[in-house]
Formats: sequence, structure tokens, C-alpha cells
Amino acid sequence: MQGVFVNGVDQGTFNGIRTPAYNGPPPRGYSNSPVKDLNSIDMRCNVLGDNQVPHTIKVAPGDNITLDWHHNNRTIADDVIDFSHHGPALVYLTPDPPTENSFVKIWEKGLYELGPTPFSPGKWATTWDIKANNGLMNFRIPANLKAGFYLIRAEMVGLHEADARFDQNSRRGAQFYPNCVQIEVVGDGTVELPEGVSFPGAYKYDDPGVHYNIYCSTERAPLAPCTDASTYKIPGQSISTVPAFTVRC
Ligand SMILES: [Cu+2]
Repeated sequence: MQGVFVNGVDQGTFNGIRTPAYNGPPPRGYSNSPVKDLNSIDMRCNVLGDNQVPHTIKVAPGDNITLDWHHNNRTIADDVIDFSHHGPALVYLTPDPPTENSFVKIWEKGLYELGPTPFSPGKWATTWDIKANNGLMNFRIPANLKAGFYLIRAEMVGLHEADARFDQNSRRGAQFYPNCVQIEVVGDGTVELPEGVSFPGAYKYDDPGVHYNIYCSTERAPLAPCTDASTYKIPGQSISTVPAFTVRC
């Protein structure tokens, strides 16, 4: 993630963003390499993501947030994410620093349109929505949220090798791209975040949204039998079960 807009105002390239550290010396690792070990602390805010950065972005409850994702450069010409990387996109919010079960999912988008014929491409958040919108991911800070320091944990997931499990085949498995933003919520809101999930811990290797054969719903022939190509269950808690907590859209 390379930028954040608050109500359409650019907060400055990389400001407030805990840019991932290299996860190994090149060519083995890059700051945009995926996290695949679901038990790693890197699932929280990516590599060395618990380290604070100097800038914190001020927001108010109800503000429109736009995260600006890129592959190499923060330009319109940048490809954002390789088109093979079909998968869901998610946003969590947690008090900073995070505690047990403090990450609350506030936005998600997965497989949102099936292809016209079997094995034709369905439309996914990463490749058909965010990539097509030049890397922009939109959501709102919950209405009436209590003031304080929070982290936005936003994530894109590449499912192109997710028909295998990383714990059984470390060369493959679902690819997670989490990134965190430091924010300070201001104002006189009264609503505290409800109980959420922990990172690491929220995702399991046998979650149907983590171990998933994407080729059942895209143009390629299936590599493994598919049980259901028409639905996809986004990993993590269901937004509908987050109690008494409204996110206006
Ligand atoms: Cu990748």
C-alpha cells in the first residue's frame, strides 16, 4: 500500500503506512512478497509490521477512506497486482496496539460476479475491482467510533495457488498481502469496537476461503475436483455477526 486518502484528500505517499520490510534478501524476498504461513506474526501487519512509523493519519467517524495499492510505483501506469492474483480483499480495524481478538472486520469483497459460462472468469475484488480502479479500495470509518489510536489492517489475497495448502506444500498455498495504517480517530464518538479476531490466528489452513480451487470459476480447467464453483466464503469473521456496529455505505 502506497497511499491513503481521507475524504478524497491524499495524506502523502507512504505516510502512516507500515510498509512491509523485505522478507528475505532479493531475489528470495521483497516487501511485496506474500505471507503464506498463517501462524506467523507477519499475518498481522506484514513483515516487521508491529514497528511504528512516525506519521499517524487523523480521521473522524464516518470518514471515507481510500487506500491506494500498487505493485511497483504509485502511478496510473502501474499494474497494481498481477492478473493471476484473483481473490478477496478485506479491511479490519483494531485498537493500536492490538490485543486478543481485537481485529474487527469492517469491509470485504470476494467473488462478486460469476463468469457467463462454466470455467469462464468470475469477477474478484483484487483483479476486477481494485486493479481496474487503479488500486483504490474504499470503505468508511464506522459512525460514532470512539476516539483513540487504531490500526487499519487491509489485505488482498491471491488464491491462484490456493488449491494447495501451505502447511502441506510450502511452494504453494493462498497468498496474503496484509498492510497496516496508523490512524487516530478524533471526535466525541461513543462506540467501542466489538470483539473481533486475532492475527495471527483468524485464518486456518482448512478454511473454505483459504483452501479453494479458483480454477473452478475461471477460464482454466480445474486442477482438482471442485465441489462448488458458484460460491466463495471470504475468510475471517462474518461482517453480519459483528454486533451493534453499523458501517454506513
Ligand atoms: Cu504473488
